[in-house]
Amino acid sequence: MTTVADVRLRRVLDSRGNPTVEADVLTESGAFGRAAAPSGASTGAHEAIELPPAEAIAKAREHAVPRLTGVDAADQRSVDRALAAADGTDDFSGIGANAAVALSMAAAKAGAAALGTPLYQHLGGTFRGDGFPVPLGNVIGGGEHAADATDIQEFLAVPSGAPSVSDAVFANARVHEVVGELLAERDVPAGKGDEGAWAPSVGDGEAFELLAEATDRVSDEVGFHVGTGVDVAAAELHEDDAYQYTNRVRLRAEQIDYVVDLVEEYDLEYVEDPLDEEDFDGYADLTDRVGDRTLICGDDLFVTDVDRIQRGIDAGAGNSVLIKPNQIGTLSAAFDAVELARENAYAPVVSHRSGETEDATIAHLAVATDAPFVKTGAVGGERTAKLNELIRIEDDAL
Ligand code: 2PG
Ligand code: MG
Repeated sequence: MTTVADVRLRRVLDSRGNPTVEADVLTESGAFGRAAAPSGASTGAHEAIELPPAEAIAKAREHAVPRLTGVDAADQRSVDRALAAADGTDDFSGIGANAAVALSMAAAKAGAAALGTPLYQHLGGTFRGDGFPVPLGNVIGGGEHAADATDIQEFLAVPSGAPSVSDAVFANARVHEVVGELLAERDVPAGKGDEGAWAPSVGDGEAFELLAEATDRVSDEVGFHVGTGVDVAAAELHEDDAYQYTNRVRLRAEQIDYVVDLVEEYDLEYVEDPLDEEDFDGYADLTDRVGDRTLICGDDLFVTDVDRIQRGIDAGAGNSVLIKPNQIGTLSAAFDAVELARENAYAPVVSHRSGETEDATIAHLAVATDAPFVKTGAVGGERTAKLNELIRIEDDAL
């Protein structure tokens, strides 16, 4: 009944207007799953390989579809083993990580549908009343996500005091709105970046002020704490052994001091990619200094890869791991990354990419893995697809 009977692949649009891979999986009983691959702009050097969508689709049709047909869609490990075997490489460059992740997620959805189970439950979680993934809301940003904006890629609202997912989601949207009002008051024009965050032409210092003012105001309004965080995406700033900010250069030690100062000055609760993606020792220093009061999360550092996460654990680098299924190619591999992180008291944070679609699988993944945080933007259709799904899951579980 849950056996894969048919697989289809096509190119669809992502939120940047680029093509991406969408997969449909149909089981013998007629159950159906559909998923689309996201795509990064500030991609880590060690991520699984994304192929041009047309090429990924052609390769996947040739190698993966025949192997998937006949596999039990309700057995995710078998699905993902079939994908790895069809690919035949260790970085998914054979069929493309974009084709692999679309197929892996579509099969999971088909398996869940065939069993009549919500995806978050099928993937291994039940929604416990005592915890939910707190959405990190990107409200101001620049870096690779917007031209002529901040150096730091993402300034995040962290509604860690929210009593529910929906309270957190609406608080983030309100912070986004208040930032827009503050920018208008200051006569600072601003468009939006790839993830819907405001992308004003201001320095990082001013962005921190705006974020602090907006989160303080919204905390008062909603009656619970809305804190702050950042994704520095420092690998994108790192060149010639130093961090190249618009108006100054910071050497490695200066970058570490700078991040420590930011954590202290703004009470940052979440700091992603504060250093270059090769600097495990620098992460360890920084974690020693501020890891007791904030999350130091590795995205480009770990790329959802158990070998790199293990290296980080051995070095004491960071205390949190970003989980992006498309960085590693399958849901099973993403689960392995979560498990390793958890066993070593590293907080898993499930994340979207800057290029997204209406696919909401990561909302289910965040709930299924009981992740303390999920990073999926604050506003914009491809972001609200996940946020609204989190609200629905919460509603379903009540
Ligand atoms: C990141 C992501 C998502 P991208 O750096 O964490 O916010 O950006 O998908 O461009 O890598
Ligand atoms: Mg990142």
